[in-house]
Amino acid sequence: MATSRPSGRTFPSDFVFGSATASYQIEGAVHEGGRGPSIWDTFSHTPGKVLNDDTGDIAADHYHRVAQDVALMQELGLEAYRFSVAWPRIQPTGAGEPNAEGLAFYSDLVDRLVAAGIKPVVTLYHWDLPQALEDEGGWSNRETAYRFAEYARIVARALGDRVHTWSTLNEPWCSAFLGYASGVHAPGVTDDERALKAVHHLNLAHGLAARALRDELGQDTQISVTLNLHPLTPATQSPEDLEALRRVNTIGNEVFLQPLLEGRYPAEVFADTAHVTDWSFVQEGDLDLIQVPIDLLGLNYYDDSVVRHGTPPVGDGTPGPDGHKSSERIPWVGADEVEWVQRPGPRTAMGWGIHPEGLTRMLLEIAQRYPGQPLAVTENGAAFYDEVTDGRVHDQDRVDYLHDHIDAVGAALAAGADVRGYYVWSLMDNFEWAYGYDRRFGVVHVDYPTGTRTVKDSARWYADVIRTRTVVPPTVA
Ligand code: IFM
Repeated sequence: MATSRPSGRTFPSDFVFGSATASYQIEGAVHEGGRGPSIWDTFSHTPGKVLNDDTGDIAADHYHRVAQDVALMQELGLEAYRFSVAWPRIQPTGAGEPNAEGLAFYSDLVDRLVAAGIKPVVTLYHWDLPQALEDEGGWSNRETAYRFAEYARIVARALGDRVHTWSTLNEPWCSAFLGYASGVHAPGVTDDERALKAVHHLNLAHGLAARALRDELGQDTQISVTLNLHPLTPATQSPEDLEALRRVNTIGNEVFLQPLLEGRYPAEVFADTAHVTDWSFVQEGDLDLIQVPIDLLGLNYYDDSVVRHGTPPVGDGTPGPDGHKSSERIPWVGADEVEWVQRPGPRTAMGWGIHPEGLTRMLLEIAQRYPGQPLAVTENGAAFYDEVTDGRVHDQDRVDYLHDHIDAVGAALAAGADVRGYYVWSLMDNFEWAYGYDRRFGVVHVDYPTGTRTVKDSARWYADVIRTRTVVPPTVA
């Protein structure tokens, strides 16, 4: 893949370059430190749910390698590290007294980051719900939102004096629709009504947790939430294609954007999903609780999509451009007659296309729609099949991908979007959910049998970008 635009674009000195990970994807040590089981332990240990029946039991063994991993971050010059706290390490059953060992683990990590001059950016929920809460209905149970706020308060008390930015949820769309509609993620439920209840309870959880954080730590506490918006283009301007787009946009984007940032649900969602639920689980006052001013809106971007009216292919398991395989139940509740258009061009190991211009477009659209709302790209990156040769990983495809996407962020900045940071997904290879260890997103390679870390060419290149604050050419010495 040849990069198209060696731009040399520069970034302001206060723009933050970081990397991101998530607890279940890297930590391992699932039975250590008093941690309780999460929905991902249950799911990954259910045969057939994860490619090769991989589990997060050991993952990248980060739990035992914190010192080495922070040293690596420092070596790369990372300015911020976005990681998630595993709720079942803090409250093994999702309720009650905090587990001191769990808090100590994250407190030590935060101390090391601060000592290394790296800003700790904490995500409170990146998908590892305590199994005990799922046994009570998980995110389709309203009570989970209140449990989440209590957990947020506990973490705030323990880490709040050192954390730079808090993020309540990572990609609630995935938690709700991959977890409860298509069932390809934990807890593996296929029930559209539960998925829609999950949407609302995740939104509520965000609002309650954000309030709990500010209540504990003061009104200046930096709070964010991270969404995986689905930037969409219609295949044609026909009314059918525009309606297909509208439906996906409603269930993929608006059911989060509008409640979180505007304090309402999109009116269309009630009609689109009337065959599933009457939404009576939304109680009076909920939307006021959900809408909290946030200091940063985190956006994750991997690819954009072209959609048209049609019938999604059924049966053979081929992954479509939306990442959903044709053998699986569709996650797009209320948008069943939508087809994702396969575009020509290179793809990553996930089967996703490569369209950096979609990132610029998304940032500009959101910036225009929510003026004054600071934004950050909290995840961006690519999986490729990397190999270690002579102690190096020459992942030129990833260098090109990152080059073009960081440049795309620079283009959005230059056009006036208030983008404050960029976090590469991911610092290191890790457990890629239903794809297990088969897909490698890291800029640092992990040899899973030994845990050995090898800095890939992409990490060296990214380190140069950070050092020079310039989109340096995509070549690595
Ligand atoms: O690995 C995931 C991450 O956990 C959430 N965002 C997308 C990444 C790549 O699929």
